[in-house]
Formats: sequence, C-alpha cells, structure tokens
Amino acid sequence: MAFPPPPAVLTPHSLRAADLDQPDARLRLYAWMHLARATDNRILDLFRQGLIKGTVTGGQGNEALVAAVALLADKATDVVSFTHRGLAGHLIWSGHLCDHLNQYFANADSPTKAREGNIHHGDPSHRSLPMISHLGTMLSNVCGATDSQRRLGRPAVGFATFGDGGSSTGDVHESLNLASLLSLPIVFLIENNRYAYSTPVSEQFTAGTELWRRAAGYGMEGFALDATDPEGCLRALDAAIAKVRATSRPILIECDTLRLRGHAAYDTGDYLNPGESDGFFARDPLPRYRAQLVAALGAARLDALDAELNAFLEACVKISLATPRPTPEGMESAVFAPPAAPLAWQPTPAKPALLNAAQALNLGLRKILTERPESIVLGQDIATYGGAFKVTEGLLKDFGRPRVFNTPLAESACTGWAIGLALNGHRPIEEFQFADFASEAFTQLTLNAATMHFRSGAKCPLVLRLPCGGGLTFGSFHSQELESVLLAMPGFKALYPSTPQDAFNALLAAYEDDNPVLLFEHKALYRRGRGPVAWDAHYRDIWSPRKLRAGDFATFVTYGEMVHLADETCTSFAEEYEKAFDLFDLRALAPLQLDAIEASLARTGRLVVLHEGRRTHGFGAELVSRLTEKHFAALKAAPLRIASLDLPVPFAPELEHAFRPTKDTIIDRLAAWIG
Ligand SMILES: Cc1ncc(C[n+]2csc(CCOP(=O)(O)OP(=O)(O)O)c2C)c(N)n1
Ligand SMILES: [Mg+2]
Repeated sequence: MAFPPPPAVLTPHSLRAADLDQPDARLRLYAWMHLARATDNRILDLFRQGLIKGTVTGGQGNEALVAAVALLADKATDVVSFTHRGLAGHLIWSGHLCDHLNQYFANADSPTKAREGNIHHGDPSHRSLPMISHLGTMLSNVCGATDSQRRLGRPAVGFATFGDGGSSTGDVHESLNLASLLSLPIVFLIENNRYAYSTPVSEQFTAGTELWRRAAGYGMEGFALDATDPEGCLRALDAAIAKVRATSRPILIECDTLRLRGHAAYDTGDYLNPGESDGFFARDPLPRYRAQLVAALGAARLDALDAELNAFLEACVKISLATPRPTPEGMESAVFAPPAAPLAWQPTPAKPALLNAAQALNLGLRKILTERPESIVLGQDIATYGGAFKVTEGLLKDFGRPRVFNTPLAESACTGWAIGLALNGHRPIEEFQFADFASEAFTQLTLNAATMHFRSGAKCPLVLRLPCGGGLTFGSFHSQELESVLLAMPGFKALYPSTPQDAFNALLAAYEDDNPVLLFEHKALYRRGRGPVAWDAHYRDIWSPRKLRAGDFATFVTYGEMVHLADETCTSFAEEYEKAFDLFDLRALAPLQLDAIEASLARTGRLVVLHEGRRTHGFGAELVSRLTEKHFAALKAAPLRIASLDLPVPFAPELEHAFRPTKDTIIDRLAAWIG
C-alpha cells in the first residue's frame, strides 16, 4: 500500500539555530514535536484497544530535546541511538511514519520484521543503532560506530542518550571514560526526568539534578540544559555539537525533562508527590511553544497545521492497521547473517613454520592486520605487553595504536564499542584476558551482539577470543569453560581449535564471518607443542569436525584440549582392550556440523562424548541428545558422557586434578562402560 505523502512542513528533516528567525523553520520544529506527541498518544490509545502489544513507553515531554537533536544531527554522517523516550528522533532520522507505526503494530512490513519490540528498531544502515532494553548499553555502541566513521575520515558526531536511572549503570561510567580516553566526538545526553520508573532521583544518587558535574571526572566538558524550551535547546545544542565536531572531544549534557506520563502505558504514576504532576504539565514544552507561535503567527495557522498533521497521522494509522500480520518464514535462518564468500586472502605464508598455538594465532593476527584494513585488535594488556599469553606480541610495534588498542578494564563498554565498530563496517578482534571475564560483558555479548542480525538485519562481525580451560592451577576465576553458557543464547558461532594449524585457520574463518564468533583458545594448548603452520586453502574446513582415528567399536567425540587426552586414551585402549574408536575433533561448536559423526554412530552404535566443561548443562548433553535422537535404534549401549564435576573450578592441583577429566579417569570411565 502506498504511504501518504508527509505534509510539506516536515521537510527538510534538518534545522539549524540560525534558521530560527524564519517562521517556516519554527513551524518545522513545532510540527515534528506535535507529530511525535500525537503519535505517542495515538500509540497509547491503540495499546489500550489491544491493537498494539508489548510495552509502550512514550516520549511525551522529551520532544523539545529529541526533535532538536535529530534535526541538528547530520543524517548522512552522524550516529545516534534513541531510547524508549525517543520517538521524535526516529521519525526525523529516517523512514516514513508508516514504517514506524508498522514497527509498533508488529506487522508484515515492520522494519524489524516484527521480531523486535516497540521503539527498539533503529535503522542501523543509516547509523541509528537499535536499542536493547538494558539501559546504558547503547552508549558504547555509539562510541564504536562514531569511532568507525572517524577512522573512515568522516567528520561524524555521535549522540548517546540515557536517563537519570540509566546513569547509575556501570556501562554509562565505562562508556564515558572510554569516549574521553579515545577522544571521541560524542554528545552524551542525560534525560533527567527525576524518576527511574517509580524511583525518584533522591533514592538513586546524591547528585540530584547536578549529574552534568560528573563530566569533570571524565575529563570532559558538561552543562545543564532546560529541555522544555525547544528553541533554547536547539541553540545550545547547535553550539555544543559544532564544538564537539571540531574538537573531537565528548561532552556531557544534563537535560531537564519531564515525566508527563508514567513510566509506560500501565503505570498510573501514583508514586508522584502531590501536585508534582501539575508542575510537570505546567512546563510541557509543546503547548508552551504552540502559544509562542500563536502569538507570533496567529492561531489559524497553528490550527491548520495541527489539523494537517493529525490527518496525516490518521491516514498512516489506517494503512499500518490494514497491513497483513507477519509470518514466521525465514525467522530461524535470520539468527545468523547469511554466509559470505571467502575474503581474498593472500596465499601466505606458503612455507610452513613450526609454531605453537600462541604463535600460530599471532601469525594469523598479523596476516589479518596486514591484509585487512578494516581489522582492529583490542583487549587488555594486548599492546606493549603483548597480552597475558603473548598472543598479540609485537602487533603494536608493527601496526600502531589505532589498530592495536589496549583497553581499560571495561569489558562491557569495550565489547559495546567493538559492536559499534562492527555495525559500521570495521571488523574488531577482541581478546578477553581470560574467558571468565566475558561475564562482565554478558549483556553486550549475548543480548546485543548475538541477537543483532535477528533483531535488526544488521551484520555484527566480531571475533571474540576467549582464553579458556583449566589444568594450569589458575583456580576458579581463570579456568572456566563457558561454551555451554554462551551457546545457550542464540546468535553466536563458535570454534574451538586443538592444533596450531587449526588455530590459525579458525582465526581466519572467524574473521571473515559476518556474525559474532566465539574463538575458544585453551590456555594449556598455547604452548603445548609446535606443529607446522602455513596458509591452508581449506581453512574453512574448520567449520566441520575432523576425524582423527578410525575404529568400529564406538564413536568418540571431543574438542579442545580433550582431543589430545582422547587420542592418548584411544591408543591405550587399542593396546589393552583391542577396541578401536572413530575419534572426532568437533572443532566447530556452533553451528554444529554432525553429518560425519552421525554416519559413524549409525555404524558403531556406541557414543562417547568428552569435554572439560561441567557435566550438568554441559555441551555433551546437547551432543548426546542431537546424535541419539536420530540414531536411537542403532544404539547398542547407553551413551557415555565424560566431563568435569559440577563444581566451581577448585584451586589446588590435587583438587583440580580430581575435578576435570584426566587420561586415567577417562580410561576408568570407558573401562567401566565397556563392562
Ligand atoms: C539495566 C536495566 N535494568 C532495569 C531495567 C528496567 N527498566 C526499564 S526503564 C527503567 C527506568 C529507567 O529510568 P531512566 O533511565 O531515568 O529513564 P526514564 O524511563 O525515566 O526515561 C527501568 C528500571 C532496564 N531497562 N535496564
Ligand atoms: Mg528518568
């Protein structure tokens, strides 16, 4: 269905402070505010009628600020992420009103294909980054995409908005610090409406309405802004944006906004103090600005404008309501960005060198940094020091700081920054010092990066290097196997190489993938032994298992360091028990490519699964289930699952030895199983 043409007053979608002496420009500012308010109110009605589902959070009271920001921003260059109060911004930034209503109606033409909730849509292809519910997380994404724009030579400014409530999150602190450290041109806007849901600022922090003063602590400028005065907002922001664009220094602006409605549609706001709501309504920017314009331009002009905008809204509602409901087709495959062609790698190094896994990864990183200008390597202590495991040794010297970046201890914002870079065409490779610290970035990893393609259709190519595994007496906090935890969430690919050549191949395969890829690197393998490493034209085979041994007795599946234990065990078994196994190194944990293993199981009828992670909810449970549900009739014995104990990783060598599978325990379990 054709969308109705928007009223002429709504074009162009831009405005500068210098334009405000023209009546048309003032009417444009008013018109966008009016349209946003009317749309928010209409959405509330439609929600109450049951025609819109989910959570409806309005931006009533925030229009003066959000419209000013969106009109001032350079839509061809800048980066934004609007919050749950930012409908005005979405309307101005891109798309037709019908597109945005389609998002709310979650119909077949919704910009998120009806997969993501109200106001979470954004427009990543035009640098409007989709929000997730978790407050504070978008700030670092804006940092990343803005940084990416600047690296590409574009004079972008980023706009990152958060509420007084969100300002208490760790991500906000991490992002402000990161933006200052990287000297990124970001306008940070706090929408202080004095409440986080029902909690007043007095119960959130002691700074009250002086949140902008935090700026000094981050080495940036800050100021407070009355966000109920549209023209005042436009003027102050115009000047601030120009400065940020010119200096590439971030700024923190605390915007005094209003809580005209409750937190969301269902909130009655009965926690407000007596008379507080009246005070808010007395400062409502929309009727106040309207009165100013009526005084200057006459009531008839404003009445006619309101009528035209309201009619446009109703015409759009009608069209969006009549749009068909969505269907689930394509939903499952949309979890991942579609497979892409291999990158045009140089076939180097042609001559094999004898390397351990750490050196093989270093070689791979060098190859990527040399051949791929969009690559960026980041992580803690990875620059001068070369990383906790020296995998990144020498990269800083050869490739320089902008591309080999030593991050502060801020896994969440640094991952969010990497996400923003990835959304804008860069390809970051992030090293977590130990896999365990990925828990600090759990939201960014699992709810933001991994779900990005499903939610928004945007590619988020990230390599997440996770030094994992135990056996080195590092204790609980440096020895985790996290594959089951992370892969319980949809949207990750995952590789777990067990040899130096596989580590090199895995890095290249992960790098060129258009999705976030978890690269598990077992610490004990970094220096376990050397093997020949060279360019391998079949590097993409890493996405399938490798068969290491052939035998008829049982099918044995494992990965990571356990591959080496399994291999030794198989040798012992062949000698002592004369039983031979089909032994597979799984290599890719997601997506699982099980054809060869299934064929083996159909033949042997016996299955052994071995992994280092804990047994309960371990990856073996998934493997056994998948393999046996297809080949149950072929089974001659119950599958055997060998894994670590259901404990935190204990520290003392004797305890850790008892905790994780060893060659002896594997042999004992197998012997008991054979009976
Ligand atoms: C990290 C996180 N915790 C909890 C929530 C649930 N929640 C949604 S909005 C909200 C209050 C937000 O307050 P504020 O940041 O001041 O924004 P406002 O809604 O007032 O505009 C809360 C607690 C959330 N979205 N994110
Ligand atoms: Mg608030």
